[in-house]
Amino acid sequence: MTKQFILIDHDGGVDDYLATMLLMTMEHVEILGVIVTPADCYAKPAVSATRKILDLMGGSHIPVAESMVRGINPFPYLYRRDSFVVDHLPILNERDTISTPLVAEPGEDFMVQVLRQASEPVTLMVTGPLTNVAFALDKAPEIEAKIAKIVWMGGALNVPGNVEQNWEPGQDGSAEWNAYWDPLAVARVWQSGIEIIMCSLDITNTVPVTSAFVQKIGRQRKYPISDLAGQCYALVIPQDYYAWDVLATAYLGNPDAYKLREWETEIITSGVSQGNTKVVSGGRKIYGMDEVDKSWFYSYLLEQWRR
Ligand SMILES: [Ca+2]
Repeated sequence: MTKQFILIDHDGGVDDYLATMLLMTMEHVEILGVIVTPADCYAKPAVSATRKILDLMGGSHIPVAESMVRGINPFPYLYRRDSFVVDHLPILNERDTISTPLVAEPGEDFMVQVLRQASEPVTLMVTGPLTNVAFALDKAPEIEAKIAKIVWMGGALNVPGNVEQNWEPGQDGSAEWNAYWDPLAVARVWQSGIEIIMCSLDITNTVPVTSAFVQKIGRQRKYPISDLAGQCYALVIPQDYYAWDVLATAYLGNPDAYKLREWETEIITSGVSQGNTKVVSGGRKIYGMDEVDKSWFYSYLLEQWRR
């Protein structure tokens, strides 16, 4: 595969670390930086955990930046506090210093800077809200030409969302959390001409993280990355958990394992459906990941993390 330049923008949830770990194993990928958005996490532990993971995987040359953007609808704190747990996992704390550099400027400015300096177009791998991208497009519209495409875990096209009534009373349940955190940012990115490949709940619903799969990872725990992946998944096994961000990221490893389908969509930015990525004839064209070769997907994770 030809070399691809990637900028990661993740939001510090458990599967964001796993997605980062997966991307780090791809040989045809050059990661220009990692931006942490304070959405499905608390920023400090999420940035710290990210830097420690890069240290562990030989990525200590990759800069990490903390985004200062804020969403309109915060994630529940019960989700966010997992970032503290991951940051304290023993395998990430064998050393008392961190080598991976923390960028001095805010993540949203760092995104602008990386894109401005890029010698060729960069793929944005976004596994959280689109707030940094929207900010960057507003601040420096010319960087649009430097974005090859956006691969985004977010949205729900023809299935219900995951913003549930018991967390967010008054909402109609149509929105997916990354879109709901900042619907205006999604709408801003939709105004651009950038190619968008969405890994929405439609497809992530088909890749549950099962007990059997976590146990398979456990059986290869002599490999440090499998050990870490197994610890992360064990943390979330009591919930209904899916390989949301990991499925989105695996696309970069083997696009041929996925079938894409074009949809016309619009973004609802206010009211009880805010964050809904609605299929509407005549709307903004995007590609949705429609199907994936599931047996390939799970084997790929086991293989890539066997290190
Ligand atoms: Ca995420």
